[in-house]
Amino acid sequence: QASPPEEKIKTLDKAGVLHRTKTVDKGKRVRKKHWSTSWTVLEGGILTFFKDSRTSAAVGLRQPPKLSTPEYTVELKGASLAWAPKDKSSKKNVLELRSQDGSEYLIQHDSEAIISTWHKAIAQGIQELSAG
Ligand code: I3S
Repeated sequence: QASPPEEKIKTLDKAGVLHRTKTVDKGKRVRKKHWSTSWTVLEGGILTFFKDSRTSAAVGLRQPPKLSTPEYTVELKGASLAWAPKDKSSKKNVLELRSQDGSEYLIQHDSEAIISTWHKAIAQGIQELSAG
């Protein structure tokens, strides 16, 4: 059914604390993998990872850290998402997100339930933006 795109995207909005690391920056492999815990927001087809901060983990789902600025923003249009192969990380529940500009991110949470909701929300966001 043809509902306005903004209406579809709005229903996918999601925010929470995730572990993430950038592995490829616009086609160039990042030399040193550095995991950060960060407040993450999915809104309007854009996934935003906020800067690493101590408050980021502490505030949890209650509210985003107020003075934090975005570190990475990933446009979901043209992106792809998959469970990361074992050689990408020894951690469990790792997702690999590839953006259209050739960057790659690993996204992880110890809780399978939590990572699954992110998987679903990001995958649906990608699908809806590509379908339009
Ligand atoms: O792909 P790598 O090099 O095994 O990634 C690990 C490193 O980034 C490591 O940092 P140090 O080299 O400073 O110890 C991290 O602590 C690990 O978490 C990384 O591996 P995992 O498998 O956790 O993504």
